Amino acid sequence: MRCFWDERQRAHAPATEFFNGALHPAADVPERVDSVLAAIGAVEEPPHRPAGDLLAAAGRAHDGAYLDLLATAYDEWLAAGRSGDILPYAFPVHRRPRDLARIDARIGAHAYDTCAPIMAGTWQALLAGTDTLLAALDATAAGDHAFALTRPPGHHAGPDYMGGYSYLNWAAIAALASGRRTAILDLDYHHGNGTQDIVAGRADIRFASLHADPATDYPYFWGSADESGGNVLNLPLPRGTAFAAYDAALARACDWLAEGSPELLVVSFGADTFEGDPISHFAIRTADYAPLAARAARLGVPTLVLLEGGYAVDALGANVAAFLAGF
Ligand code: SP5
Ligand code: ZN
Repeated sequence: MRCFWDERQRAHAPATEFFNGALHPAADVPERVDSVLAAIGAVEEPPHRPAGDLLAAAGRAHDGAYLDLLATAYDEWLAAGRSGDILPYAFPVHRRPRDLARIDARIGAHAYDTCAPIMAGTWQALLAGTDTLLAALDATAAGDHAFALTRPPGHHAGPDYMGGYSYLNWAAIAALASGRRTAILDLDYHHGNGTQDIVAGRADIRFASLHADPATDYPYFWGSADESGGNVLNLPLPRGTAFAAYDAALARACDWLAEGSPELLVVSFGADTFEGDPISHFAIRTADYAPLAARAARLGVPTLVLLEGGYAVDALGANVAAFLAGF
């Protein structure tokens, strides 16, 4: 397993997120990275591709206007006399197109929640993350398995929206940039709504997700079992799910993904399925991650593992290392 990471990704360091009627310390903190780096050993640095190449790759999954906003939002925020992190707070659920001028409106039009703050370093971190992602994708083209330490996460980001700590959808960007028939397996605790919204209806990509039932858990508006069909398979699981039931659902997802004859497997790996996760409610143990990964590895194709969630910071590294070891 070749591992990729770029220190420039640390520039994204959110202070707070808003839910349950209050500001909370951000769950997606840069310290997550230290826990993973300490556990996985040597990492390779990406080649610092030109920004134009990184934007072209991101543009396969995301609208140009959305990427422009990500690139310029913080400068607009400062120009409007603001300080601190940008948090959206007004959302155009009616979807009537308007020319929006104020940064408050422009941000709200490209977000679905208050959990994806933007700060001065966010855009540079996202470009560096894209560089990391593409380097890991190149490794899979050479036949290796690869891990991209993608932080911030990506699977809640859709074609033109951010949310859930996610801004660029790493799994979708990789699948679309690969030029290969791709199976995306989303193993984060939360449904990969953004990935689904980007890849639904494509003949060359299958998307399967195991996640907490949206009847009880974020992101609430996506991911029910009946929201399956075509190239999408959603397998919601109840709170409290432990290894046996999770592994059975994974077997189902892998069988279905195999029917697409993939040439590449992309795993959106969230360690927030861990029993000790502070914001989640499954009961997967550290020792479970290797056998779960081994099941996915039976698909028998080069695999790109991406990091999504996982907020028990002290255990995150061990959980990621255990999962990677299963390949
Ligand atoms: C990538 C990822 O895992 N994103 C998850 C975003 C979840 N945001 C949820 C905010 C609400 C969490 N409620 C926590 C209750 C803690 N007691
Ligand atoms: Zn998650």
